[in-house]
Amino acid sequence: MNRITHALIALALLLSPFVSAKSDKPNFVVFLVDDMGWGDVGAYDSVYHETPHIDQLAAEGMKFNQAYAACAVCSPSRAAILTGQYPARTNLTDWIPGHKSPKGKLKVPDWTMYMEHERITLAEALQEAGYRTQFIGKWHLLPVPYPEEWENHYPDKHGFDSNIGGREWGQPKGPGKYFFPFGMPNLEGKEGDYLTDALTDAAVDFIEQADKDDPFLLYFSYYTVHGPIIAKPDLEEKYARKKESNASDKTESSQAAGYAAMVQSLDESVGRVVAALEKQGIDENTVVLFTSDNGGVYSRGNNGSFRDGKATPYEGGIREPLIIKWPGVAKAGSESGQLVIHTDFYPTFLDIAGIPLKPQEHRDGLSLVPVLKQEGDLDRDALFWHYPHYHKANPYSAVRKGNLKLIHYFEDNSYELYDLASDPTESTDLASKRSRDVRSLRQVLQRWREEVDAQMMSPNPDYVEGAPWRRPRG
Ligand SMILES: [Ca+2]
Repeated sequence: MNRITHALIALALLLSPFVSAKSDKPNFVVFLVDDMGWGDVGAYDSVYHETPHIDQLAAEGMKFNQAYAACAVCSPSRAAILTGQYPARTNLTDWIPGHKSPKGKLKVPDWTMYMEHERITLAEALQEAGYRTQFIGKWHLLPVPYPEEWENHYPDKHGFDSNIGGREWGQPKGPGKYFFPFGMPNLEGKEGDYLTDALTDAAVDFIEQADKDDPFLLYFSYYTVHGPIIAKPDLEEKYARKKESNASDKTESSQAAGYAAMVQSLDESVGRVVAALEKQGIDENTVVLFTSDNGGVYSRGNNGSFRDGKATPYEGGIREPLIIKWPGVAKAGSESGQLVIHTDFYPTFLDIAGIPLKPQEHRDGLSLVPVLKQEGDLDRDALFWHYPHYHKANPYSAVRKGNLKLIHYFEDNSYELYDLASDPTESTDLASKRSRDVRSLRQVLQRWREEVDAQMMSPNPDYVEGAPWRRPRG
């Protein structure tokens, strides 16, 4: 070796903390559940559901008590996690393909049903930094069937090396729905196999085969606990028995036992994935995040004491369970009351991995690293939602600033104001009593809509008074 080579080696050693080997970066496992409510797991209040493995994640990580979905329905939240941008900014504002409302009072804007390729997704950012990226489960970021002239927007075109099970559909595709045959890409099975278990087999295989030199992102996007409610019979029987001995409002629902059984299958899946990490000896170098895309369906999901559920602007529609386990850094069993939202995951992961942030991409997210390290609060003024669509509620925007939440309903240009500190169940509308707060939050909301160039609704020339806004199914 000559002197120059020696010098180069010395320089490389000196710089090594800054150009660290790829294997120094932690792995990421994302458990993204579908339609799970704030209170659906034991760690967040459920007494009927049994979720020991998810509860264990909470005991080993940080549990967030004021975490929000970027939208109260599926697709916009999914895109917001991957882009770090509000649905209103990307115009991907409804579940795909969305309800048609040809006779509604307001015309739904021409919104976007896929993620634009020019955006760099979280998966692409990690891929660029040497990560192996695996997508498993529900994608739901393209309509079915999608127009021929559109490009492919499947997971493998948005930063994932490999895709198991993800296409346009928003719920299990196969004729057996949650049972084989699954009819999904790259997912094998046999008679009697349960979808959640089959996807878990794929996740475990991925972990067992992972090259220890390359860090990975395992993005496990469950179809469960979205309907249809189809559970493993033995588990459903177990919860049917438990229901009789432990009746509560929600357990009176005819679907309660099946739903609880689906939650248990989810929990077992989380347990198997975590066990696979431990078996490979990589659990201490793996950050695990558990959350859901939107609130529980009101009639069956457990949204705690929060008002209403999926698709609505009330807390039941948007407040989410969120657990982040960052071994050795986030204090085991800690809790945070910081206001956080789906768009935060993107900068958080880059920050944890020591990858330079991409502020032009994750424009609406903040790194949660200071919170996870318990070193400081987030520098965040407000959170926003924008839903120019008809669903369970009339079209709306909403803003949360401090403890106040303002909801703007577009049809009649009305406002509701709630103080979530004194009234977490949103039982008392304060709009008529606190007009100053309404005025000030209206301005904050209006400014934000302008900043993100939110698509607004317009009067519908085909409006038929009294006609159902939603086109009947079939
Ligand atoms: Ca959903």
